[in-house]
Amino acid sequence: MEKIVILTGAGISAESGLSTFRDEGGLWAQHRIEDVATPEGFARDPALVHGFYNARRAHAAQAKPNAAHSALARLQRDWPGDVIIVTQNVDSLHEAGGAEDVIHMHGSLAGALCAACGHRWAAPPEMAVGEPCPACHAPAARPDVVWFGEMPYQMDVIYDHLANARIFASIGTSGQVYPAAAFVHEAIAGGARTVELNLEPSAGSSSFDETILGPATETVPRWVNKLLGQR
Ligand code: BJW
Repeated sequence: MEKIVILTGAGISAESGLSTFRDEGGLWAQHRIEDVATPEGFARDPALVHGFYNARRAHAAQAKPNAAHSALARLQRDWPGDVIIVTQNVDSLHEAGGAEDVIHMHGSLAGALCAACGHRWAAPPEMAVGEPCPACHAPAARPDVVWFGEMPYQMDVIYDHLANARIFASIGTSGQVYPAAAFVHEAIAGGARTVELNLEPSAGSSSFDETILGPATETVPRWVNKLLGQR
């Protein structure tokens, strides 16, 4: 059956009240990437990094899924083939909206990771500097998120899905961060039709067969209705 692979970014959660990174006033306008989103930044000032992620974890816990998250969950339920959701987001709004088996390629605010042994466990609401790993007891707990220079999660699984996709959709991402920004090319190589849904054309917009511009809460439910109506 026809497989749909969907890549989502911060734009899909914007209307749930969560900040994007690169829009005006976004997270990278308020924080230096080198300080809060690199392993070197964490080594230099773990308290600053924990503070950044503790605040985002608390904020994300208050957020509710929006019509775009719900529409993708409906597509997963009603489409006769597989619908694979790969998100760059560290919030859990796809799951809260009813989606299943979401691939969090950049990790999750809900997770903790041991910087010493790689053990992963559920994060407490607030993480503190030097918290011990429950497996190896090293005082090296960090947020289980993927920073610049680190390998995103489940890349083999994702590339396999992209090679077999009939439709590839990219939703709410600026297309400035790799390897996610190159997924469209993997999908094209596998023969997929490609569509971008974003507020404005992304960095890789010209690579897509179709671009649908507008807020995700409007464009995504309309796109899902169209897909489900045409089968
Ligand atoms: C709406 C909307 C609404 C708003 N409706 N739309 C030179 C060339 C190529 C690559 C590199 C290079 N130098 C270094 C690299 C690699 C580097 C990279 O890409 N750097 C670039 C800056 C150039 N990448 C890495 O290091 C990655 N690892 C890696 O490459 O490993 C090696 C490897 C090799 C081969 C294969 C595989 C791997 C790791 C990247 C980790 C990124 N981490 C972050 C932080 C995660 C934790 C956290 O959340 O804090 O991930 S950075 C940040 O950016 C976060 C996001 O997931 C990611 C993408 O951002 P996103 O989602 O696109 O958000 P925005 O804000 O950029 O865009 C939002 C969009 O929504 C906008 O377009 C708006 O218009 C739109 N929007 N409201 C619809 N209502």
